[in-house]
Amino acid sequence: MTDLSSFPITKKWPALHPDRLQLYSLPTPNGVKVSIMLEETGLPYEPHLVSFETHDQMSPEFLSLNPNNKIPAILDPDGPGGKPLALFESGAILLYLADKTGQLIPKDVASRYETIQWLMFQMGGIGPMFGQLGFFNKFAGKDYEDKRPRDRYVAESKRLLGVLDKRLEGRNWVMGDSYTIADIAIFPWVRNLVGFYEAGELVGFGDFANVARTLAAFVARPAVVRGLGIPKRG
Ligand SMILES: N[C@@H](CCC(=O)N[C@@H](CS)C(=O)NCC(=O)O)C(=O)O
Repeated sequence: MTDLSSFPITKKWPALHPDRLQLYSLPTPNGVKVSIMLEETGLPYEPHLVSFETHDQMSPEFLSLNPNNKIPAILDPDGPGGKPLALFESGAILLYLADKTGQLIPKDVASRYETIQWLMFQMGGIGPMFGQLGFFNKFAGKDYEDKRPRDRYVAESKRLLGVLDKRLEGRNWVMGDSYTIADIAIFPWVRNLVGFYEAGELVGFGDFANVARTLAAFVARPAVVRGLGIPKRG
């Protein structure tokens, strides 16, 4: 039986199944990337809810695994060399899980890097820009009289959607016929932009038919439907 007791995070979130990969998360656009990936691959895992309401991400136990106080994070009891591996940053986790399972990333080296390129496009572009737009459109920033910050993120989000739309022209998924970790990274954010952030009209989402078509295919996947609700909110 694997012993994870030397990881302080297991004091706050005990591992009932220490042989399974431990997921510390919340169903936000970054969090669901990992639960969707785990559902798609079929890897056994144990989800733990990190509640922002009780500032769990700031607890010493969580910070011992991710000093950057953000979900998602994982602890794999069966990491490289059979030793436990702790990991944070959703992009790094997606890549790790793709390599571990041999799924959802092309084997051909050039296609592999092309997939990583689009993964980074999400991590460095779509995530931060859509996130700021959410702040200025839906949350505290919506009351600011000066609309220039909001408009800056609207313009940048539109530009990014345009790049994505062009990429999806004549392709089912970002990498063509293969559904990959690039899609798993990107589409939870697109869904959130037009859903929870209520910014669809603001960014002229109707102009991006390829993105809308791919988003519909993404949310129809059974593993995506399941992953969007994991970990279950208390
Ligand atoms: N670059 C990080 C971003 C993670 C992130 O921003 N997580 C948010 C939720 S979507 C979070 O944990 N926020 C809590 C906080 O900032 O205290 C990743 O992709 O894993």
